[in-house]
Amino acid sequence: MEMTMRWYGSKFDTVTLKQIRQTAYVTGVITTLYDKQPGEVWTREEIRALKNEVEEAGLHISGIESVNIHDDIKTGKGNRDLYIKNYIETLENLGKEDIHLVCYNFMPVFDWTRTELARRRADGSTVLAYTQKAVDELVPEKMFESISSDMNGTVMPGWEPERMAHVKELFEMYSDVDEDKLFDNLKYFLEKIMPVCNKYDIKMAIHPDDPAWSVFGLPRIITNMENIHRMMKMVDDEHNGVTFCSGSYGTNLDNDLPAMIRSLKGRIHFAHVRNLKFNSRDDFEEAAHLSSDGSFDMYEIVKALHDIGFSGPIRPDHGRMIWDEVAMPGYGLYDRALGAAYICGLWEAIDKGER
Ligand code: DNO
Repeated sequence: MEMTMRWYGSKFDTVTLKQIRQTAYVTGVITTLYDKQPGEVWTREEIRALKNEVEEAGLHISGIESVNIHDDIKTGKGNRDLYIKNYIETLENLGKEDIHLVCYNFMPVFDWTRTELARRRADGSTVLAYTQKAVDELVPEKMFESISSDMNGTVMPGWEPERMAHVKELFEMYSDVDEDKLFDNLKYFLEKIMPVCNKYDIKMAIHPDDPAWSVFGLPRIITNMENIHRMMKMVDDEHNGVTFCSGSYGTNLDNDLPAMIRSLKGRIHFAHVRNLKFNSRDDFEEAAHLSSDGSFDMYEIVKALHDIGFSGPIRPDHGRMIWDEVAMPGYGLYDRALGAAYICGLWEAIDKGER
């Protein structure tokens, strides 16, 4: 595995490449052209400029998170063929710039969903949290408003104000899209992009729906072992793989995370590793990466990745906000650096213990 950290680009991130480089455990960044809208082509020049900036800082690009998918593709409407053509062009440009991993998601309207961005824990740190009760009491159009005051002046991934201004229309677009339709639209998209992925060896790594169930009555499909296998079978190509995100699949306590990892051998191209603390089945908060701070056995998760010979990038995922840092919720430097160190420690111990 390679330890990486997500970086949103110098225009958007409070964390610098220098800080990432000095984290020592981390050798690569997972990045994106954050101001690109879904459906837009990423030019080679833009990709090269990003790459140069990262490389000048002594790091390299380990993968892209995300090249976002236009809602016309997810709903199978309007200009989907045009947007797929643009997506293929972007993949081609990434391939030519020697980038071989793309994380994306197929979540309708909202990307990941949290009901609090700064829940205070006993030690004074703040974390992202979710309660089903809060979602049930909210009309979807108010979702953005309800969390935007806690964004610390940053733009949260998937919660771009431009998109959120059209939530109502987006909901209408999905009104006749059920789970089977969403699967069909995903299949259509994957079949069209697989040739370019094969040509340039680009591994597509779908991110799970977070939380791993339907919110606001929208269909959500990348939620459990059965559905991921359905997705992989419907376009059976190693380039059609997954981002294994413990914090997203883990929202559903019926998901056995180590067992899922083992069943996905060869198809996990990227891993997000983080812990959650459950207060009840539908009230959870994001904990420190450390097993004893949350509800997951992080050793078993890392061990499963190690056992399947996982060789792709891992990134510590959302961190707590600690030591008075002001950053994008979940994406400060300090707690993610602690997470990277912890995961690397687990990995080294497992690795040497087995030799
Ligand atoms: C949240 C992230 C997601 C993820 C996308 C991938 O913090 O894990 O926004 O990047 O779903 O496309």
